[in-house]
Amino acid sequence: MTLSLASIAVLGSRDLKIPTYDRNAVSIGIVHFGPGAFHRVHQACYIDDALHTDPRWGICEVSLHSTGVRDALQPQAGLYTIAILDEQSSFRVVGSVKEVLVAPESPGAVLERMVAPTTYIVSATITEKGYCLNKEGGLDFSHPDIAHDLKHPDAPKTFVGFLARALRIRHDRGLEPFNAISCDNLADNGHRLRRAVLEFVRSSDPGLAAWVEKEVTFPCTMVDSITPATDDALRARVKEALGVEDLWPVQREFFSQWVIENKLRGPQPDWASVGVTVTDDVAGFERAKLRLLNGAHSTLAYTGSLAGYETVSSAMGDKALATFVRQMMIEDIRSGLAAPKGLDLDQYIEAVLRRFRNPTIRHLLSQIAWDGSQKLPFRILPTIAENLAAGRSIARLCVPLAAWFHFIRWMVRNERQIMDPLAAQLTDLAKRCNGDAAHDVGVFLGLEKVFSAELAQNATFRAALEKAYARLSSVESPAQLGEALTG
Ligand code: CS2
Repeated sequence: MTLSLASIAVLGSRDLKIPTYDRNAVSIGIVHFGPGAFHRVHQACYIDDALHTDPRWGICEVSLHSTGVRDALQPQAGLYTIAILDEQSSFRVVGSVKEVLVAPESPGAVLERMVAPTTYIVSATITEKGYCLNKEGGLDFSHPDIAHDLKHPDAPKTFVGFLARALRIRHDRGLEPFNAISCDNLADNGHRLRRAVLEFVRSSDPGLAAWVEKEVTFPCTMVDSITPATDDALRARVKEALGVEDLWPVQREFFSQWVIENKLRGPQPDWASVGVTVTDDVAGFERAKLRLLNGAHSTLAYTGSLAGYETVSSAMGDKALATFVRQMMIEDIRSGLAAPKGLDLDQYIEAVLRRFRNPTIRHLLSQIAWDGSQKLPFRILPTIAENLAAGRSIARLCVPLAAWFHFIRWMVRNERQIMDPLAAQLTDLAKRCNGDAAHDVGVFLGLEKVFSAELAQNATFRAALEKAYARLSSVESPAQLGEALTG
């Protein structure tokens, strides 16, 4: 039997939370690119709450590549389940997804949704690589998909290409623009998106640039909720709670946070009533979250994987590793951060560590280890650069980088697939390594898409990185990791 509100009303467990608004009355007000698990546990869940009082905010989801989400959600009329796994677990069925489009199949339909007068928000969770940026933070014009979109503006492949085209059409139809909202883990995500769109428009449609510059808002955001990928155990739990099978349930921890910069224009959901913070100081939240939470996550992912741990909570059960990560957060990362109003950084660190210890979710280190070349430049490198400039220690901060190098080498040695847009180059570098710290660090620092020339040539950085690399060289077990981190 298919998941529907009628079927779960009969078969589902009593404490299941379901939409109580009239789904037929919901209209589309948001077009969202990237309906992956994170979006579905996070933004779509806030919007589900908002729909209980205002039906204008249904979501049209747009997949840029795969058909998977559409194929799973269409038979369920967009419904799906979130399992909220914490001390007390609960389940809720979300009704905010009205439609799922697959961009390569129907780019025209996507554009029509984006230019509908009732679409006030176009948002995205397309991960770091989806923005096609270069190291300087501008648009990567050598990216094949950007080159494609410049040639075929009516059938774009990228989020930036879709935005540029939709804005041109709105402009020509005399419509107000929408708010373009990046919900990805990039520092200054709104500014980066704005810059990418403006660079694209200036090169393809210069007449539109002034209007985009003046009229379109690109608020920055901070998004947070730990979201392990869906697995069979989750499918089974959800089936038991619902009484029917959900083709693609998702899971997250209880904690969820969404902070949006206060520059939205036009009608909006009642953000405050659903727990979204709208503030002038989103940068402070964003920086704290990216550097503390995501920085610590990546550290656990690479060091923990070397020692043979599989999940975040099991890595956190390693006393030496947990102590190391906590010290790094308090002494090396926090010291350079300015706390935004309303956030106590010491409490924040302890809360993040508690969340990492949550034993009810299996958050795989291998999931976090994906896309290191895209993540580390936001999570670790800015802290290193600032600590170097301020004369603060970078010894511990070099550990996640050195562990990443060893992790890549291990993956290549064991013929595992590296999930990273730079996989081919990383494989090549790993093959050139010989185990000698100075040599191998030199090889990896040649990754110019990751390391700026200035950083790669900094003698203090190089020395600290070589030291960390040498210490982690033989780590293959928890005991060896403990020794490498504390010795
Ligand atoms: C994680 C994030 O996979 C990763 O790289 O660090 O997805 C993290 O779980 C979220 O940002 C938490 O909000």
